[in-house]
Amino acid sequence: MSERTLVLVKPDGVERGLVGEVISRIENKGLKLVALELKNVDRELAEQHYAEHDGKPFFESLIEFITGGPVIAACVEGPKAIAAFRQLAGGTDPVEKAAPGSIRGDYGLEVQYNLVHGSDSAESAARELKLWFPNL
Ligand code: RTP
Ligand code: MG
Repeated sequence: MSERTLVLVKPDGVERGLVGEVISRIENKGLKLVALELKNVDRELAEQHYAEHDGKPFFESLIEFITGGPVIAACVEGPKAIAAFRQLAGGTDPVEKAAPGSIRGDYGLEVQYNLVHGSDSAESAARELKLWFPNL
């Protein structure tokens, strides 16, 4: 059974020219792009997207970071797409958690600047896709 997930290339990934690299890894894995958009994120979308982190010490800095430059938003589809992209991304902390060979493990150093986002569950994917691609 096919499922859909929301992938973001965060402002650090766009700024560093890693969009093609991320898309290549998605396509090489066998996942399909269903929608793709370059987008400037306003504060309202950022706060809704990261609502689960509201109140945490890094929340304000996370919102500033994600609204600080354009992101690439993609709807990615395939069997086990949610877990498959989380595996491609690697753990949240690029050095402490992400394995070499993953996107964060290969290209990241700091936890905030970890290049990509992927929905973490079927519920998150449904909620986030409605937020980012309301017409899909
Ligand atoms: P994401 O939601 O962006 O895909 O990342 P994730 O599931 O791997 O990690 P999550 O716990 O949801 O954290 C969301 C994003 O917040 C930033 N962060 N900073 N300074 C910190 O301790 C800290 N912890 C998290 C990261 O950009 C992380 O991806
Ligand atoms: Mg998360």
